Amino acid sequence: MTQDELKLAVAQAAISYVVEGEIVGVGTGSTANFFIDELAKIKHKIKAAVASSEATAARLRGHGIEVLDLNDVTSMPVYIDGADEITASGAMIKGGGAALTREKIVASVAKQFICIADGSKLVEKLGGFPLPVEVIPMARESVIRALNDIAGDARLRMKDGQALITDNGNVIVDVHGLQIEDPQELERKINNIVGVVTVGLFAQQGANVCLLGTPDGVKTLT
Ligand code: ABF
Repeated sequence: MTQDELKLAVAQAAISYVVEGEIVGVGTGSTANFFIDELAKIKHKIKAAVASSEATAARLRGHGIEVLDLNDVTSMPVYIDGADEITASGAMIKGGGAALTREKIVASVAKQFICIADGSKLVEKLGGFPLPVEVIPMARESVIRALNDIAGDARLRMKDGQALITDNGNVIVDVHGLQIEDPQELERKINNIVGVVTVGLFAQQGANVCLLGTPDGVKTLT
């Protein structure tokens, strides 16, 4: 099976977690895109969606799915999104797509986080994938120094020769070369650096369910 077939399989499996008549939180990335396309097939069964990025909002609207502002939503049974790395206990690195802040915010409102990922994302220890950190632009250099002190090799993310700018107008610093022994502790430490908006460690609140695409079928980790 190709990686895209595995992503499609988990996206299809995630549909059974969508609660009829309710609002669904929708993530960002290629796996989430497969999910959006599947969600479109049952759009008459949901109330609306909340998006974790402008790109996701545009794709949802393109399918005729109503996208609500999170401020107008009081409850959301599930948030469904991909990950860059996930452990068997549901701790994740996210933010390869630079949408980590909105992803964490929408996930925090949902009762359950359903992670959809192909099998290559499952790791024993987080950190092989560079850890994204969203940073207020004026704090860029001070945060890079602080991250170098506590974690590792922190580098500003570039796009087309310029600093990548997020949907929120901030920059991303990626921390390379980590082997994260205690994800919750590192999440707390990085959250404490002044100028950090969000760290792409989702460990204090990780995934409740992970649907993992493997050649033997979709495995459910809880
Ligand atoms: C989002 O999409 C991100 O948090 C993560 O960076 C990325 C995973 O992308 P893909 O599904 O394309 O591998 O969920």
